[in-house]
Amino acid sequence: MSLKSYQKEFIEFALNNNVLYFGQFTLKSGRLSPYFFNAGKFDTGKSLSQLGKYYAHAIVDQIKNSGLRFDGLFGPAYKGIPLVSATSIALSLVGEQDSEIDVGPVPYTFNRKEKKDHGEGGSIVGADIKGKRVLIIDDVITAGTAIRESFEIIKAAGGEVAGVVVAIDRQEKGKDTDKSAIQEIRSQYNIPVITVVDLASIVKYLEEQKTEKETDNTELIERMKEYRKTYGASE
Ligand code: OMP
Repeated sequence: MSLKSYQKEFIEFALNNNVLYFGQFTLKSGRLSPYFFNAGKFDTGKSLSQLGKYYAHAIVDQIKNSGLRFDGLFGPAYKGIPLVSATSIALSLVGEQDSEIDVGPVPYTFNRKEKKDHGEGGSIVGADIKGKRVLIIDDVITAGTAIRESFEIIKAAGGEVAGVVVAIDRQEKGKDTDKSAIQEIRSQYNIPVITVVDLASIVKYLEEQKTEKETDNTELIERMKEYRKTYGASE
């Protein structure tokens, strides 16, 4: 597998912004990981604007290659909120610049964690998703728990999921099978799951750094591979 140039660019962008880092981290699933992707550290207008472009690029590719259709975007609270805002802005600009891509004004929606019982009320903020097909915009999929919660929120609001877009596919076993959480979601719901990079591309990047830049990262590469052996999906 060779690393695509935009993938290499994205990994360097995440490293430079201290969003992707190495060490020892306990994940939500309880797994002990040698790397972590913290989307909350895209904490400047500049990095968030750039991030939105990567998501928009991945969505546009999917529209061009397989005719993906959706009515709007959904970002799950909390980390999905800036992600969905940035992506809808970037996507609306693509629509203005490329007449082949008709994405319209790109409505977006997010949820509140606590239901509000005054004012407009409810737990959904932004565009109404009742009867609409939305793309979920999230940061990372590990075992798939967070993304399944989003499916429930959208369903409860009367919407339907058109697809999922995440920055990183950690390519780990889901909860029920040896397949990756992403494969489980693809086959269970029959929808596209679009990703910018995955664990294999991060390992590939580290290997390229080792040979091209003579970076001393042998131990890290070994830990990443060991982790993949333990929690990696069968496909
Ligand atoms: P799952 O619900 O197991 O798929 O885990 C995904 C969620 O875990 C993400 O939405 C994050 O909140 C968090 N997470 C990260 O942010 N970055 C990682 O590299 C790994 C995780 C994680 O805990 O698995």
